Amino acid sequence: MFQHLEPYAGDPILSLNDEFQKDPRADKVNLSIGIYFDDKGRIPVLQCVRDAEAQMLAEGGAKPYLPIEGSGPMRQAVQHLLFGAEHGAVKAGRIATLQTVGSSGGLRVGADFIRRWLPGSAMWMSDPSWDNHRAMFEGAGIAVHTYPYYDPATGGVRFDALREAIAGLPARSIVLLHACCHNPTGVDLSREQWRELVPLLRQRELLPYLDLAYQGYGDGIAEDAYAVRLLADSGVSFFVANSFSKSMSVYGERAGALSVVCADAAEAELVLGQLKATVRRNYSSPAIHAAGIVSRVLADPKLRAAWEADVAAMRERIQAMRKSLHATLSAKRPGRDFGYFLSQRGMFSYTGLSAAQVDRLREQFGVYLIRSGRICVAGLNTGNVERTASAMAAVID
Ligand code: KET
Repeated sequence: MFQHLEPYAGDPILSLNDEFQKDPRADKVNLSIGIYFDDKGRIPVLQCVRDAEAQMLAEGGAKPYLPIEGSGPMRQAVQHLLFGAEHGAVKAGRIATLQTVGSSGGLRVGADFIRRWLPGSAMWMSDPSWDNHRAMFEGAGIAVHTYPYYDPATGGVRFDALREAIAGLPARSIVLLHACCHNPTGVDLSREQWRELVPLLRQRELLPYLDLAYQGYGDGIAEDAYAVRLLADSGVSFFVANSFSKSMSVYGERAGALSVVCADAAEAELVLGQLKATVRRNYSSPAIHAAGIVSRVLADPKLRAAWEADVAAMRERIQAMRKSLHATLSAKRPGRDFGYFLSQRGMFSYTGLSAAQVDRLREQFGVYLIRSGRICVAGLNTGNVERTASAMAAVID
C-alpha cells in the first residue's frame, strides 16, 4: 500500500532541533529554533500562565468542545490586543476572529479559505521568509512567489525593489508580510516604510496577510501591532494570524488566532461563517486549555501586568545578548562591522554565515543554527555567549 511513498526529508528547523537534543556534548548551544530560552537555557513557564492555570484548576470546570471559532472571551481579548479595544473596526464588528491551533493553524485556515473563495489569487512572500509560509500556502493549492526584501549588501530592506514588485502585482494577490521581528532576517520595515506601503496595497487592491508571531519581542506589545493597526485604519481588507507561542511561552499549547478585517459587519459575518466551515472539516474546533490561559492572562489586570513585565524582560534579555555577541565578535575580529546584530529586531539575526560555516560551527563547536545562517538570539545566555562568539569568529573568513 505504501511502498511508493517518498521518504520525508524532515523540516529543516524541527529536525535540527531534534539533532541538537541528541548531541551528547555538554557545552552545545541551540540557536536553531525560534524559542525563547531564559538565561539558564530553559523554556520559562511565566508566572501569569501558572496563575491562570491554577485558577482553571480551582474552578474545576468541565471540558466541553469549544465552538468551531473558539472561545468567545479569547477572541474578544485577541481583538483588543491586536487592534486596541477602542478601534473603530472592533467597535463596528467588522473583524472576524477565530481562535486557531497556533498561528500555524490560523495561517493554513486562512490559506484554505482564500483558495476556495479567491481561487485566482497567488501568494507573494518576502525573499527570504519563514520556509513554512511557502509549504502552507502551496499545501493549500496556492501558487507562491517572492518579492525582494533583504539586501545582503546593506543588511537592510530593498525597499525600492519591494515597492516596485508590489506595484506590479495583479489585483487580489495575497501579500504575506511579517508584522514585526522578521523571520529569518530580523530586519523590519520602518514605520515610514509601512506608511508608504499601505496606500500602495490599497490602491492596487491587494490582499495583505500579516503574520504576527513575535509580538512584544520588537519594541513592545502595542508597538509591534503598528502595522496591524495602520492597515485597519486604512480601510483595506486583510488577514492577520497571531501567535501566543513565543509571547506567552506556551508553544505546545497551540495558542493562536486568525483575524480577517472586512469592509463592514455583514461581510465579517460571511467571512466568519466560511472560516468556520473550513475549520469544521479540518480539525473541528480548537483547544480549550489554550483559550483558558490566553483569555485570563489578557483580561485579568493583575495577570496582564505581570505578562507585560515578563515580555519586556524577555525582549530586554535578547537585546543584552545582541550587545554581548556584538562586543565579543568586534573584539575578536577588529575591522569588521557586526552592527547588524544591534539593529536587527526580535528573536532572529541573519549572520551571513555560509552553509559550510554553519556546518563547521555545529560539528566543531556544537553551535547549532539553521543553514540559512539564521540564529535564534534567545538561545544565547551569559554562560555561552562569549564561547559562541569566539566560535563564530573562528569560522568567519
Ligand atoms: N510564523 C512565523 C513567522 C514563525 O516564525 C513561526 C514559528 C510561526 C508562525 C508558528 O507559530 P505557532 O503559533 O507556534 O504555530 N517559527 C519557529 C518554529 C517553527 O519553525 O515552527 C521558527 O522559525 O523556528
